[in-house]
Amino acid sequence: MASGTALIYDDEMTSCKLLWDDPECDIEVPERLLSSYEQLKHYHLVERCIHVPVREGTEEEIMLVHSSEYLEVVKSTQTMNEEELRRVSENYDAVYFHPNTYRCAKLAVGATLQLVDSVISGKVHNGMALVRPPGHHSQRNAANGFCVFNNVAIAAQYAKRRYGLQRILIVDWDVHHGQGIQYVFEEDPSVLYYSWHRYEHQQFWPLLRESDYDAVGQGKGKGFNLNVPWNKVGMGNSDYLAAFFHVLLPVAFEFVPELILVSSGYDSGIGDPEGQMNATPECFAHLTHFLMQLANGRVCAVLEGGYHLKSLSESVCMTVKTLLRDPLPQISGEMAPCLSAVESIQNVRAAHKPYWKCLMYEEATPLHNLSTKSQQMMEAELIQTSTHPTAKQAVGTTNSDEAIKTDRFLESHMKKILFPVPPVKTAAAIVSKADAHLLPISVQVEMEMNAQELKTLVSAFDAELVKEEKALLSLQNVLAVLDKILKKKVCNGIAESSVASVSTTFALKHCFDFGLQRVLCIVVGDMDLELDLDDGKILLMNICQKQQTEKTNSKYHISLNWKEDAGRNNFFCAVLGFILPVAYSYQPDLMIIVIGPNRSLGVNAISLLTCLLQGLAESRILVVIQDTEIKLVQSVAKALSGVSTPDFGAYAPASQENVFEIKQLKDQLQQEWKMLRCSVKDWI
Ligand code: Q9C
Ligand code: ZN
Repeated sequence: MASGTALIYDDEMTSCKLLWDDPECDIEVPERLLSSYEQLKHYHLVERCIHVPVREGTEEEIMLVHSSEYLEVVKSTQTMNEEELRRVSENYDAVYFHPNTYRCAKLAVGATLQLVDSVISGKVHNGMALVRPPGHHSQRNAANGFCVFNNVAIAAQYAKRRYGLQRILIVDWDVHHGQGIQYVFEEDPSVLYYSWHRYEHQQFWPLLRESDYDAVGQGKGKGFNLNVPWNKVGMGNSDYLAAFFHVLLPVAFEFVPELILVSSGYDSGIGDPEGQMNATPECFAHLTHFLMQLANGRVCAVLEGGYHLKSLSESVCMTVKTLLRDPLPQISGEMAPCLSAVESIQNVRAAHKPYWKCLMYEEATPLHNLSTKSQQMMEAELIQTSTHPTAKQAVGTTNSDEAIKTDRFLESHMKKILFPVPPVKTAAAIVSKADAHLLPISVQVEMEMNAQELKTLVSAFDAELVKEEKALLSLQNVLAVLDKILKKKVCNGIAESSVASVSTTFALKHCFDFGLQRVLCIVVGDMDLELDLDDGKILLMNICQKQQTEKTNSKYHISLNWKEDAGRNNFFCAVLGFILPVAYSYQPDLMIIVIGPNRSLGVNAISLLTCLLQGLAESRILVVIQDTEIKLVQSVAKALSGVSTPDFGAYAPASQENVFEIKQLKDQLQQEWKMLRCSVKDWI
C-alpha cells in the first residue's frame, strides 16, 4: 500500500514572464509559484512531502495532444526577440510568449507526468505539481488563456497509453472552463471531465456556448463531460460543496475512476480578480478530501490558475495538507447554496439524466423556461436571505484595495481555522485486547481505564450507576475514547460497548458537560435512545430497516429506512445525496456513530460513511460498536485513521424504493437543511 504525498516544483518554471504591457495577461506572474512554495515551507509541508524532480516532457508526449505544427511554433519562440514574441502572442487569445516559455512549458508537462508516474507506480499515494504555464485552455493547434501545453490532458492520454488505464476522472475546479480539455476528450468515454466555471450566461471569458450544462459530450463520449456553469459571481463554499454532493460525486462513484487528475486552479477562491468568487481556502481541503475517497486515493493535483497570491498560496497549502491526511478545518460560512447555484446544479442533473443511473429518477425540468415573474420572486427572496457577499466592488475602492482587504481577511481567517493536530489520530478501545494486532499500527489501543477516574466520571452522570459493576464496565470503553477526543489527545476513535444505548446517552451528556454545542448522532440499527431533541444540541439520524409506524421525521430527529441489498454497496447515494448535506448544514462539533443490533448496513457502507464524514467537526468522530465483530472494527479503524477507503467494487444502482425514500426526505427537510437543495422547486 503506497503512502506519502509527492510535491513537484522547480524554480526554473518561474523563469518565464510577460515582457511588455498587456493588462490581459499581467496577472500570470512567476510570484504565483514562488509564494505558493514559500507558504508550503512556512507551514512545514514541504518537508513532509516526498520531493520528486521535474523533467522535460518529450516531443512525443506533447504530441499526445498537440499537433507537430503547433509544437514547432512554440519551439520557434525560444530564439525570438521581443517584437517577434509579441507577434506570435497576438495569434492567440490571452497568451504571451517569453524566450523561456518553451522550456517552462516542457517542464510543466514533465512535472505532471512525473507525478502520474509516482502515483501509478505506487511510489506515493497522491501528490501535487506546482507548474507554470498552466494548461487547461490550450488546444491541439493553439495556445490560449496563458496556457501553452495542456498538462492535464497530456497526462490523461499518457496514463491511458503507458498504463492502460480505462477510466480517468479529471476534476477542473479552476474558475475558467477548461475548454481545451473538453475538446480533447469530448468523444472519449474513458475520460470523465468535470468543470465548474464562471459563465454568466456566456458573458464571461472564454465566452463559449459549449461551456454550458448541455454540453454533455459527443458520440461514445456522451455523458462523460460535465459542465457546471456559474451564472453569478460570489459563489462560495456551500455552492461548491453542493455541486460536489449533487453532481460530481454521485457520478464519480458510479464511474469508478482508476486515477483522478485535478486541474487545480485557485482563481475560484476568494479574492481572485478573475473569478470574483468567495470560496475560502479550507473549501479546497474539503474538495480534495472527497476526491481522496475515490480511485483508491490516487489523486494528482496540477496547478492551473490562481491570481490573488495570498488566496492562491493558502489554498495550495490546504490542498497539500489534506493530501497528507491532516484532519480538515471546519468549513466556514452558512451552509446554504444560493438560488443561482441550485439552478445550475438542477440543469446539469437534468442534462445528464439519460447517462447516469444515479440520476435516472431525476425530473428533467427545463429550467431555462422559468418565467420571469417567478425568477424575480426568487431573486427577491435571495437578496433577503443570501449570505453571499457579492463580489461587486464598492464605489471608490480600487482592485488593489480589494486585494489588500482579502490579504488581511485571510491572515486572520487562517489563524482561526488551523489547529494543532494530535500525534495520534485514532484511538480504539476494544473488548478483546488479543485482537489489537488486527488494527492499523497507527491506531492507539486503549488499555483499561483508571477505575477511580471512571467512577468519578460516571457518578457525575448518574450516582446510582457507579454501584453497578456491569454498567460501569460497558461505559468504560466509550468513556476512555470520548475523553481523549474531547481533550484533543486524539481526533477520533472506536469503542466497543455491550450496551451501546446506555453508553451513547452517557456519552452525549458528557459532551454537553464539556461544553459542546452540536452533536450529530447517527444510529445504525434498531435502538431506542431516550433523548431530549428540542434544543437542537443533538441531531439524531437513525438508519434502520423497519418502517417507522408513525413518521417521526422532524428537524432534529430523522429516520432513514434503508435496507442495503446484500453485496450491492449502493449506500453512497444516500450518503452523498442526504446524510452529508444534512451533516454539513448542521455543522456539528462532534459526531457519534452508533452501530447497534440489526444493522441494515454492511461493513463497507459503514466505513464509507465514516470516511466521508471526516471533513466535519475537525474529524472528531466517536464510533460506538455494540456487536464485537472484528471485521467491522478493523474496517472502521482503517477509515478513521485514513489508511484506506473501502473498495466498493462495481457500481450497482440503488433500488427505486431507496431512491424514493431519499427524495421524500429531501423534499421534507430541505427548508431546514439547505445543503439538501438540488432543485429550485419549492424554493420559497
Ligand atoms: N478580456 C487560467 O486561469 N482572460 N487562465 C481573458 C479577456 C484570460 C485564465 C480576458 C484568463 C485566462 C489558466
Ligand atoms: Zn483559470
